[in-house]
Amino acid sequence: MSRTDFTYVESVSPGSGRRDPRAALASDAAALSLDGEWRFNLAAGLHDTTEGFEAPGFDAAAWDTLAVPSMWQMTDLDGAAPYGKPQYTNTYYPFPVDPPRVPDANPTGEYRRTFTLPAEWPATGRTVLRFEGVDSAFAVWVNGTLLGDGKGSRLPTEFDATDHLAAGENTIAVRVHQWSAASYLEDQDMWWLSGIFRPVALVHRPEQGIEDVFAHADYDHATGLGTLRVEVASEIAANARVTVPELGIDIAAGETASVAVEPWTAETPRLYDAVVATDTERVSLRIGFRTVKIEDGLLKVNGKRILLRGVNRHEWDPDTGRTLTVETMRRDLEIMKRHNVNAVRTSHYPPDRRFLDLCDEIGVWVIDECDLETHGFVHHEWRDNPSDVPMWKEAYLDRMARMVERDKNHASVIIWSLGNESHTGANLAAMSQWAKERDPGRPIHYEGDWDSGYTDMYSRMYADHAETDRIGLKSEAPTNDPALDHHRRHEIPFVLCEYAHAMGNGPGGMSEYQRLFEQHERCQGGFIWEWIDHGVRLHTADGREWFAYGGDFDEPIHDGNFVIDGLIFPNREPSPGLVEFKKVVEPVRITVQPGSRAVTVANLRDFADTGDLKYTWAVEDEGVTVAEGELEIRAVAAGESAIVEFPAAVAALGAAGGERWLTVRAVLAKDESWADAGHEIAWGQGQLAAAAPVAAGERTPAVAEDRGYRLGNAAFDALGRLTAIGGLEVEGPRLDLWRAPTDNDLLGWGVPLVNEWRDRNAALYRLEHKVLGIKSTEDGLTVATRVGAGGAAIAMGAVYRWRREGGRLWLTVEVAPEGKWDFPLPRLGVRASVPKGLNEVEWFGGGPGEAYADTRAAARVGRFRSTVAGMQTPYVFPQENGSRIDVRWASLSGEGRTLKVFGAPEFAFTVRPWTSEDLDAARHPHDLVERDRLYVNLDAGLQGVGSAACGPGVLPQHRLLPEAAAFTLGFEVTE
Ligand code: IPT
Repeated sequence: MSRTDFTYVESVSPGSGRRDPRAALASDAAALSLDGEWRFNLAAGLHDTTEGFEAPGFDAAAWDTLAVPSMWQMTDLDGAAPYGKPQYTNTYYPFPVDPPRVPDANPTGEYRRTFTLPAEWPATGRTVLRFEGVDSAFAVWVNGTLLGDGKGSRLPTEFDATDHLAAGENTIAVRVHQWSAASYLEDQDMWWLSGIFRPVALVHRPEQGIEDVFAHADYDHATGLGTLRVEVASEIAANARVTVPELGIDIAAGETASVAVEPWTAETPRLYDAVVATDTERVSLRIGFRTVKIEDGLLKVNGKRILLRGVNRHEWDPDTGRTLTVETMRRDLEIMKRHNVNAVRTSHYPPDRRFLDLCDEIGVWVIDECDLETHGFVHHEWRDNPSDVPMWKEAYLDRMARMVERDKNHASVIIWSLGNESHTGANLAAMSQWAKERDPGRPIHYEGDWDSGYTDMYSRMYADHAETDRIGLKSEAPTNDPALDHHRRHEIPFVLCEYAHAMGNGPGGMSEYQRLFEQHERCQGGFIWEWIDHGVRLHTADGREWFAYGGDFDEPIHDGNFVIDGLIFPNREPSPGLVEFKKVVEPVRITVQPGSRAVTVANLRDFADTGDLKYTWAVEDEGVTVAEGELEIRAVAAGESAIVEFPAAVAALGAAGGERWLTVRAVLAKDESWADAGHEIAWGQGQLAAAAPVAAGERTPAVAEDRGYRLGNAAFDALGRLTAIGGLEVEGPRLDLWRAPTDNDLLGWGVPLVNEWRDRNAALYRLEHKVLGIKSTEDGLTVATRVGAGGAAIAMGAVYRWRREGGRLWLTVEVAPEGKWDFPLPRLGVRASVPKGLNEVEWFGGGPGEAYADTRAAARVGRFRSTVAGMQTPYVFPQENGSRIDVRWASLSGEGRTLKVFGAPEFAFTVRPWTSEDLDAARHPHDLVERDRLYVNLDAGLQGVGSAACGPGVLPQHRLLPEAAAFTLGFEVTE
């Protein structure tokens, strides 16, 4: 190949000049990192590349510099964005589909640097140049000589550089193309970004060293024995020794040792340090003994069915794209473990190898997924889909081999996944077959094999609850290929490799899924879509941070905020969805039973007992702690429960001063690698005493006044609208049915709900209020209204009954739908505005975070404090948020005044410095401008959230159906 031969770019070949794939090993052989600043030039396409840039004598002094590793489009996005901008598409290829050709406009990065081979660099052996990740295709030169080319963005590539290196200074040059034939295999739902984005190094390969290691470390749960056999690829493999000092193992490569061990599980990530050595090289391994099997139709580890409480993790950093530091990787795992996540699917490519080291150490189950997705072909009825076109077979097998070889020694990796959304075909089947032969110790996952002919688990995405239930009962629809039905139905387990799409507010319905996973043995859990919002951090001109999504870089084709669908925000702050997930999947279930005065602790783990936990209890009267202590509960084995009596101190308490709750919490007894002692794992609550009923009192008559009405200290205008309570300006409250649509309202499988809400027949976002009559009596003030939109056929009758009783202002709203309301309401409640100074918020009810009908597991009853700012959930795409549920009372205070609202018995509320309409109109949080009032929604009900953005909508029991209803609220103003 001559210098200007670019045929590799559009070749389906995975590369040339590369070394065979092998494990990522921690070796004591010499290594030289080539990370750091490189010279960089961005060419517009192959036609625009720099002739001779690879020559040692080429003068690149005028070129820019760019950090390796990094992604070039992530450079200075707040400023000049010198190397183009990110582009987001979900499934569509952003270029004309004509495999394997790619556009002439093919941004091509030319990288160069020099390095000095250290004087002590060994003179014998080989020297290998290792790239851990280059997106998407590249060619490499050392001292002007071409070593080869490679593809497979999230896979390692090694070249032998030995014969081209010189003592002293050397030059390395790399040409990286954004688009290549391989782009057709890398159509994952994420930003298109390019560059040398993972580390680069020179690594020495000593003569008679250890080329590769495959450690087979099994665990026999019946005997407690671990069996270790380490295959070593070396010129002198037979001389290689394997030692595990802690276990007294000292064997030759290929030999087997069986000794009693503590097994590795995600709950008990026990690792043993091992060394594989020849005379010339020592490789350190961390061995975890565990056996993975599909048995009795179940996925078992160490003989036990496991339950996957998983997330799909893309690699993402809002500043650097898919280039992550080890600290960020560790942070992800810490956040996961702190939220009871126990499994990761590495959607949709193998992660940075260091992430898997951390998974072994910290303990999560991993489905390691190959870097493969051809989703865009779905828009062409899968015509020419590479998965079934023979010319692509080598590339498919190459990708699988590079993943399996690199990651085969990780205890955490229990399943190989062929890739994602690549339909089906012979090349996928070939990948599976190859992997099973190479590594019989791990089952194969691939969702696109619907009949499960070449996979070991039945995997689905977004199957709704009803279908998941049928699958659990083994009564699902048969396979297309009748011969496979028995296999799929009876011989393999079921997982939801994606479910509960965490886009924006939500996902709703996780509790109901979890119940199915616990109820049906066959349903072994799943992986939430997805871990993190892929927002790109930018700043407004006045320095406010915001996160960009598709379209924010003026991409001609994009999929908007569909890339903002994670359980954590781009800055890695947990979203309410993650807090909900933590509660839904908690590995210990605490039930407080006031009737029998007992606390039950059920250990839902698969292996570990609860010896790592301790328990605290607290009794609160109206959210104020009146007694607390520690609760002794013996260690409970996995799958077992313990029952203890209420602490004696609880029985000894006097009469309750208000609604009384007992809360029991399980917390870590000592520090773990991922959280400190005291970190809460699970909690349960029981109500010990109800609130005293509100005593009925004298009613104050309403009086008509000049231009309005008066009821005690409450003033109303001529249309019967409240204007003030005790001198505090309160506008409204009046009926409100609208919410700023959530992503799940806006998108939606089937008909998006918002279509019905915005339909002219309903137009809930522009309701008008017509007063039909006002009556002021001895009992109070009654205002009858009809609420409907211009042009709409349907309306809601709303009657407001105001009374003043026992020193409090009370409002009962009676609603009655008129006409055909055949869709659920966004909300049912009233909206009021109050002075902006009332910035301090306190409530007794569900909290501390937001909760909706189907995302309410994490809301516990208590007394919480926040500010108006603190009540907003900063969704990257603005939408309904922040509602607190089951609220008995809430107060807004400031400037020496307090407005307190009472439920009868409960309500939900939001408070914002902007309206729902403002929220609806905003595209980014910085579009929201504070008004000079606060807007308070007091709701009798809210439609659930669901996950219809990609998956099922709101379950029937969480829908807010329009029907005649009445709800009551109390108001009090104090100075
Ligand atoms: C599914 C994809 O596998 C995943 O990458 C992501 O795009 C997700 O959808 C939506 O966010 S595929 C879809 C057809 C269900």
